[in-house]
Amino acid sequence: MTDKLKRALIFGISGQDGSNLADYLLSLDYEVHGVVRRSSYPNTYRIEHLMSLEEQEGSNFNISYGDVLDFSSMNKVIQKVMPEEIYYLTAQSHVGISFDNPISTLQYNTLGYLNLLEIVRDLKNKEKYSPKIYFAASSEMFGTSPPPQNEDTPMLPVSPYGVSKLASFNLSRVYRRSYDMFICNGILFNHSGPRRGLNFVTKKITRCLAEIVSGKRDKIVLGNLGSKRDEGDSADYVKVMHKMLQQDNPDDFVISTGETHAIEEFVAEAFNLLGLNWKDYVEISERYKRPFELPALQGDSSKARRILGFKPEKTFKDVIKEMLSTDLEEVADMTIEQAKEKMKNE
Ligand code: F7E
Repeated sequence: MTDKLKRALIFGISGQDGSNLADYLLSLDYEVHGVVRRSSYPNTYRIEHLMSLEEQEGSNFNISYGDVLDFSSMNKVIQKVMPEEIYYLTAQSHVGISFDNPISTLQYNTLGYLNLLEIVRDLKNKEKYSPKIYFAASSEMFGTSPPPQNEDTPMLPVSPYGVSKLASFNLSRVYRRSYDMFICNGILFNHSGPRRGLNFVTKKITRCLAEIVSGKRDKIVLGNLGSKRDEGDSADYVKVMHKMLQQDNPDDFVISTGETHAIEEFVAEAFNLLGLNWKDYVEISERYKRPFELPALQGDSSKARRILGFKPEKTFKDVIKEMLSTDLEEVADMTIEQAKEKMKNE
């Protein structure tokens, strides 16, 4: 007889981290369930390769339609799957947009999460069901606290997004202490990769640069290039989300590379890979600037390194190279070397 597979339920499975986490958990032989919000426009391109698996008999991958603001849909999926591990990655994750849409940001990032906590609290009382829960907190919670930031650094958020994540971070702690629930907060610093959403600065830069090479555009319009971020790799970071839930006791962990770079350095490095000077192609517009900017992030992840054995696998330059080569392949069907050659001759 084979052992029953461990079941995980991922809210936010169609996002960058959700899709990478699903791939990782499947590679560990988990039964993976994900919740997707119904949309008339396709929003599942990152898990398309898994959706086709779902149709095969005996597949370990399952999708349910639901919405974290619809308590009943959440309740149903949790009671149907009864997973051992639940990952809450759903978010309105764009900091800039959170200034324009603060209410829905708090709804998805905080109230949706509170729905999950209440459902599990209730099931714990009635059915003695105690899954392990992971909450995707964020370095944006540190706001104006100067770097380096770790788990003890004061949290002074400067955006509605940061406030929404801090509220949920604190709810995790309240439910952990008050109701003895196993909940971990992962305080992840910025992380990108080929599946990064198009309106985050890293992906915008590499995708637009690939479009410049292919002749689809001639410039990139950006906002503030002076802010500093600690940028890691999403596929690398999802592994540590899982690791947190394998501990005996729940805790909170900063996950970061420890390096910080201005956005300008990211732009310069991407263009430099193709032998170009970014200043010839980048225009600055107020449109992409925020009402208040978080100035600098640099994470001190020594706690996660010590307790979880965390060690970032990719450097800042590795992340840029991987993103640019994926975008060049998708947009221009070229390698970095071919693109460099083409731009040299123009
Ligand atoms: O901006 C500047 C912008 O939107 C990075 C999310 O994953 O990490 C991310 O939040 C910086 C900011 O990421 C443009 O002003 C310049 O200083 O890529 P971003 P973020 O705001 O750091 C945290 C940890 C999260 O949790 C979030 O979910 O780049 N910037 N020009 C620009 N930013 C954007 N988006 N677009 C521009 O054109």
